[in-house]
Amino acid sequence: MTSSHSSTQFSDTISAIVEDHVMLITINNPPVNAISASVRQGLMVALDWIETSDAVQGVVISGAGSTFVAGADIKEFGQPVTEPTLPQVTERLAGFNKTIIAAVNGAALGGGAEIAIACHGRVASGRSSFGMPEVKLGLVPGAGGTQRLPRLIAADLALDMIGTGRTLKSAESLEIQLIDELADEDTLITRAKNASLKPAAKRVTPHYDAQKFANIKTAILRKSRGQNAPLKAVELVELSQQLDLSQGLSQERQIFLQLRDSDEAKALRHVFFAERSAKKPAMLEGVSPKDIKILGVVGMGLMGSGIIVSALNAGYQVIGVEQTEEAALAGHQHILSILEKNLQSGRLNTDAFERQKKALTIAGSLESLGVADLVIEAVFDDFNVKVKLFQALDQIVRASAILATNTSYLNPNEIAAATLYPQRVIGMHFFSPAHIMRLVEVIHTQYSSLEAVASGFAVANKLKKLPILSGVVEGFIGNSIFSAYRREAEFLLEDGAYPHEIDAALEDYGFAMGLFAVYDMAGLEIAWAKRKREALNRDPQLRYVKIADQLCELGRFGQKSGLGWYQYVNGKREIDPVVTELIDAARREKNITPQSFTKEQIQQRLLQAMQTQGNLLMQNKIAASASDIDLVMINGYGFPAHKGGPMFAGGMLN
Ligand code: T1G
Repeated sequence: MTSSHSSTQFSDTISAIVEDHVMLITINNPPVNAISASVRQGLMVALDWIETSDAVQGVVISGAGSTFVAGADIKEFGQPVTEPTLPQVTERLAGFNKTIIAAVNGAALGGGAEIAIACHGRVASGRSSFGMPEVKLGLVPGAGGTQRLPRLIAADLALDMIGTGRTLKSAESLEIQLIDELADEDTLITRAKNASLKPAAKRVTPHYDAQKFANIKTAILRKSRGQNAPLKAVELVELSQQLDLSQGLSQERQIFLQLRDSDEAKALRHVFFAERSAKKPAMLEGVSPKDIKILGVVGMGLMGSGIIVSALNAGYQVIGVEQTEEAALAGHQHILSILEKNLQSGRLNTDAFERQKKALTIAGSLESLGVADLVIEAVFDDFNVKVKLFQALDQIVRASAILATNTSYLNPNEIAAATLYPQRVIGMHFFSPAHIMRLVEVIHTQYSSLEAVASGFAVANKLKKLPILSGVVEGFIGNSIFSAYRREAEFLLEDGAYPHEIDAALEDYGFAMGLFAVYDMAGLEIAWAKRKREALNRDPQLRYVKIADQLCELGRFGQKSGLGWYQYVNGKREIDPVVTELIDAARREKNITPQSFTKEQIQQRLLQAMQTQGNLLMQNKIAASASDIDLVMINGYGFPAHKGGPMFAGGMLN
C-alpha cells in the first residue's frame, strides 16, 4: 500500500482518495477493469484500512474510464485460484460496517454487477449498463449474483437477466430498482458520496409474478439446446426463493466451480477470445483503411436490402441501385418495412428512424454511384452479370473507390481480373438475412490491395458484423466446409443412416436444426442447379451420391413444395417412405450393406469432415486460423457455440 497526500494505492489496480469523510475507491485495470487477483486483493486491503479508520464514514466504488467493471478476469479461468476469491470480496462488501455505494459509470457485467449489487446502494450514470452474461461463457454468476439479485429486484426479472445474459440500459435498471438513482456524468460521484453518508437502506425483497417467472423459465430451457449453464442458472434462482442467503451462496459456489472447468465453459471461452483475436487479423496489422462515408449497394433484393439496412443502422449515407425504377421502389418498400419493424419493436427511436430514411437514396441506374466510396454488389450470382456490372462501375466510380462482390460461390479473382483496377476489388460475403446475421467473410483476392481489404473489414466492423478474412477458394471458408459436411452426410445415407437419424444426431449435438431439415427449409433447387453445372467437370473417380438429384428430379424441392428430404403434412415435418425407399435403392445399386450408426458415430464423422476441410483451408492459407473457422461455422452455419466450433471440438485448439 503506497499513499501520497492525495491518493492511496492499495494494489496496482486499486487506488483511493478520502474526501469529506468518504473514501472513493477506483478500480483501474484497463481496458475494461476486469476483476483480476490484483483488483480483489486491492479491494480487501482497502476495506481493511477503512474498517479501522475513523476518518472514513462512507465508501464509494467506481471504475476508471468508461467501464465500471466488465466482470471476473476471464484470462484467469483455468489457472489456479488466487485468494481472496470474488465471493469473499462481495461477501465482505455486503456485510461491511459502513455504507458502500457503487457509482456505476459504465458497463457493470458479471462479477462487476455482483460487486455493485453487493454494495448497499447504486447510483448510476446514463452511460451505465448492467448484465449477467455468465451463461454466454458456460457459467453462472459465481459471486452471489444468483442469490443477491433475486433479493434486490423481482425474481422473474432476475431470472431473465441471469438466464439470458442480456444487458439492461440505465433507464430499465432504474425502472426495476436495480439502481437507486440515475445521475449525469458530472454529478455521479457527488451523489454517490452523499448516499454513502446515509445508513444503508433497508430493502424489502420485491414480489414477483409467478406466471411470468414460469414463462421466462420455459423460454430459457427451450433455448438452452443441450447447454448446461442456463439450466443451472434457473435452478439457482429458484433456490434463491427457497433457501436462506448463505445456503444459496454455497449452492451457487458449488455449481459455479463445476461449470468453470466444464468443456462447455472452455468452448465458450475459446469463442470469446476467438472473436477478440479475429478483430485484429495479422494480415491487416498497421494497414489503415480508407475513410468510407458513402456506401453504394447494387441489387436491392433480399440480400441487398439487408445490407442497406445494416449500413443505415451504422450511420452510413447509402445509395441503393436496381436495374429499373420499379425494382428500386420495391426494394425501397422492403427496406422501409424493416425500418418500421425496428421502430415498432423499439430497436429504433423516431429520430433514428427518420435519420436513416433520409440517409438512403435509391436509383434505377448506376450513374448515381459516382460519389460512393465503396460499392457492394448483391445481384444475381452469375459470373457474366457481375463482371458486366463491375466493368460498368469502372466507368462511373472514382479510381479510389472500392468494389466488393457479395458472391457466395463465384471466383472473385476472375471477377477482379476483368476490371480496370483489380487491386480495388474485394469480396464481402454476407449471410441472409443480412441485417440480422453477424458473419461477413471479407475476401482478399490475389489482386486486392491491403488497403482495400482493411477498408472492407473496417466497414464490416462498423456494421457491427463479425468480419472474418478469407482467401479465394470455391465457397470460401463457410461454404467449402459446409459442402464437405453435406457430402459426408450424404455418404452416411448410403452407408446406413437416414435423414432423420442424422438430423437427430446434429440436434442432440446442439444444432438448432439438422442438416436435411435445413435443406428442406432453404430449398433444394439452388444446390441442384450448381451440381448440374458442375456435373461435366466432376471427377468420376470421386464418390458421388445421387439421392439429392433424384429428389429434385421428382420435383421435391423442400418445405415450399411440401416434399423434400421429408414430407410436410399440415406444415409438420414427417419421415417419408418414398425417400427411405430412394435411399435403400441407392444402397442396393452400389451393393452397400447398410450399417447402423450411433448418434456419436454420426457426429464424429461429420465433425471429422469439417476438420479435414478446415485443415486444408489453413494449409492453403485461405483461413488465417482454426479459431476463425470456428467463428464462421458458429455464426454462419448454426454450429453450437457451446461446442466451440468444429476445430475446437476436434481438439485442435484445446
Ligand atoms: N476478462 C478479461 N479480459 C476481458 C474481459 C474480461 N471479463 N472483458 C473484456 N476483456 C478484454 C478483451 O479480451 C479485449 O482484449 C479487451 O478487453 C477489450 O474487449 C464471478 C465468473 C466489456 C462489453 O462476460 O462483453 O464475471 O483483445 O474487444 O467491444 O460471476 O469485452 O484487446 O487483448 O470486447 O468494447 C463476465 C465480457 C465474466 C463481459 C467491451 N463478463 N466482456 O466490449 O471490447 S465472468 C463478461 C465483454 C464473471 C463472475 C463471473 C466486452 C465489453 P484484447 P472487447 P468492447
